[in-house]
Amino acid sequence: PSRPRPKVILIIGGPGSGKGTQSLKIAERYGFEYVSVGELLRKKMIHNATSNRKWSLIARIITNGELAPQETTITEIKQKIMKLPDASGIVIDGFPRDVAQALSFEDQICTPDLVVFLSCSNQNLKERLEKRAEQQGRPDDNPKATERRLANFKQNAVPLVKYFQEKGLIVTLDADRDEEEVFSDISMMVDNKLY
Ligand code: UP5
Ligand code: MG
Repeated sequence: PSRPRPKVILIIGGPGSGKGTQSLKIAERYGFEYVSVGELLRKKMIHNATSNRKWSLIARIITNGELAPQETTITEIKQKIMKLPDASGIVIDGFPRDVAQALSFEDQICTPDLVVFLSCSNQNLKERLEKRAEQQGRPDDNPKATERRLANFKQNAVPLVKYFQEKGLIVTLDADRDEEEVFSDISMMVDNKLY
């Protein structure tokens, strides 16, 4: 018999809302694979930006805090997922960013089993990103790109959340609380909805 397809959880939320932090916790607790879409794009862009015109353009887009082209992003996710045939579950961090991407994901990959929206105040988003920028410094953790990331998120979040709400797939969590409190809610949702 063919094995069941992996459970798929999408984690969305503003820049600094804790997507990466919570996704890793889910992956660890449930033995799921972790896929960070931002990380996939950043790695590919660093590797290819000097030799490839398309990726040098994408590097500029991402460094400015704008969204990479949808088809490129979906292709990267597909390629990554194909390398995980034995996964019982996959946590996808930071995707989709808008309704068009959500539709395209469903069309080309699958309908997710659960979408978690980490709802966080603007103030906290900014403070967390500033703090992280001091510690590590991602190419898009500069003030101008951060503004663009926040603005893009604000523009796209409401319709995106509404889209998944209408499908009954999303849970919205208060991500202003500390990491452990947020994760406790997430794991309750995963236990209830996926098992
Ligand atoms: N922290 C986390 N949780 C906390 C809590 N509860 N209380 C206090 N502190 C907390 O967390 C951020 C910081 O806050 C960390 O220092 C953490 O310790 C602390 P993190 O878990 O890293 O938050 P996250 O939501 O992952 O923030 P991130 O900056 O990664 O979000 P972005 O959405 O900006 O980044 P992402 O990597 O997803 O995307 C980057 C770029 O890639 C996009 O801007 C875009 O250019 C491109 N992209 C696309 O084009 N398409 C895609 O589909 C995806 C990405
Ligand atoms: Mg992240």
